[in-house]
Amino acid sequence: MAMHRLNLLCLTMCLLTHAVQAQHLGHSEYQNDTYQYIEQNGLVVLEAEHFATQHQTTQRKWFRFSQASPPHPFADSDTLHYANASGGQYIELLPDTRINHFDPLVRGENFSNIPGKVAVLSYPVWFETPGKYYVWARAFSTGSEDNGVHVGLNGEWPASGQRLQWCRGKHQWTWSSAQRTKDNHCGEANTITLDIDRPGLHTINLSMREDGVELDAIALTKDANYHPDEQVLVPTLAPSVSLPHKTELLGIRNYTRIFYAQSDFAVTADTQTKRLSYRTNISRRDAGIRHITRVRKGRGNFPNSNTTWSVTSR
Ligand SMILES: [Ca+2]
Ligand SMILES: [Ca+2]
Ligand SMILES: [Ca+2]
Repeated sequence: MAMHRLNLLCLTMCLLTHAVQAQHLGHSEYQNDTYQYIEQNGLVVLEAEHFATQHQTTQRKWFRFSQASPPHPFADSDTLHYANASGGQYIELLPDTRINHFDPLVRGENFSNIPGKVAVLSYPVWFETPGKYYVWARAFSTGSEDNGVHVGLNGEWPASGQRLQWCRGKHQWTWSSAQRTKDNHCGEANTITLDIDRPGLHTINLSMREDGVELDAIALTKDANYHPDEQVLVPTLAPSVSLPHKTELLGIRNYTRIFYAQSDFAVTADTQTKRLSYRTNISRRDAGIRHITRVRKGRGNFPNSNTTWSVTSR
C-alpha cells in the first residue's frame, strides 16, 4: 500500500477535524490532534468521546457530556452519567425519541438496522499487528431501546461488526462484545470482531442502531478470552507529537504516520522535471462525506477529482 511503502508518519496532519458544533452544550471545536491512538501489544483502547469525525447527522448526532455540561435541549429520558465514565466524559446519541418498545420506531431516524446510515463516527488507529480483533464498547443503558450500535472498519460494515448489544448491566457503565442475533436478542458473548488486514492506519467506525445510546470507551483486543469486566481502561495513545500541523504535502517525507488525510496517496519523484506526482484514491481513510481536512497539496490547487495529479517540488 502507498502509505506502507512510503512509511509516511504524520502525527499531526491527520487529525484535522470536522468541528462537532455543539455550542449550546458548552463544547468548543474538537481538537483531537492530541489524541492519536495506536495498538499496543494487541490492544487498542479509545475514549468514545475522542472521535475524529462525525458524518450523517441529519437525524441524530453524538454529543459529548461531562460534569461541566449544562442541560441540553433534546428529547432524553434520563440524566447525565459522567460519574465513573473514563476521562469523565462520554457521548450520547440524541435526540432519543424511542425510549421503550411502545414508542414509534422510525427507520433511518431513531433506529437503523442497516449500519453506516446514521451518525457515523470515525476513530483513526495505527496498528502494528494485523489480525482478528474482538471489539468491546462500554455503554450506559437505562432502557430496552438504547443499547445497540454498529461497528465498522475503514468505511465498511462487515457482518461481524453489526448489532453490538448490551442487555445485562443496566444503569451502570458496562462492557459488551456481544452480537445480537435473531435467536438471541441479548447477543452472543465475544462475537463482535474486525479483521485488520495489514499493519498501518485503519479507521474504526461506529454508527447508530438505536438512539439514546451512551458510549464511554471502546477496546479492541486480539485476545479472545479478554474481558474488561467493569474496569476503566487506560487509552492506548501514541507518544507526544513534535511535528507541526501540515497544510501541504511538500516535505511530507519528514512525516511517517498519517492518522488522518483526505485521501490515500502514493508519491513518485521525477528527478528530471523535479515534479512530484501524487496519486490519490479516496477510499480507505474515512467514512462518509469528507471536506474535513485543510490539507493542501503542494503549491497547486486542490484537485478537482481523485485521479492522478501532480504538484511542483521545491
Ligand atoms: Ca439519555
Ligand atoms: Ca432510543
Ligand atoms: Ca470516556
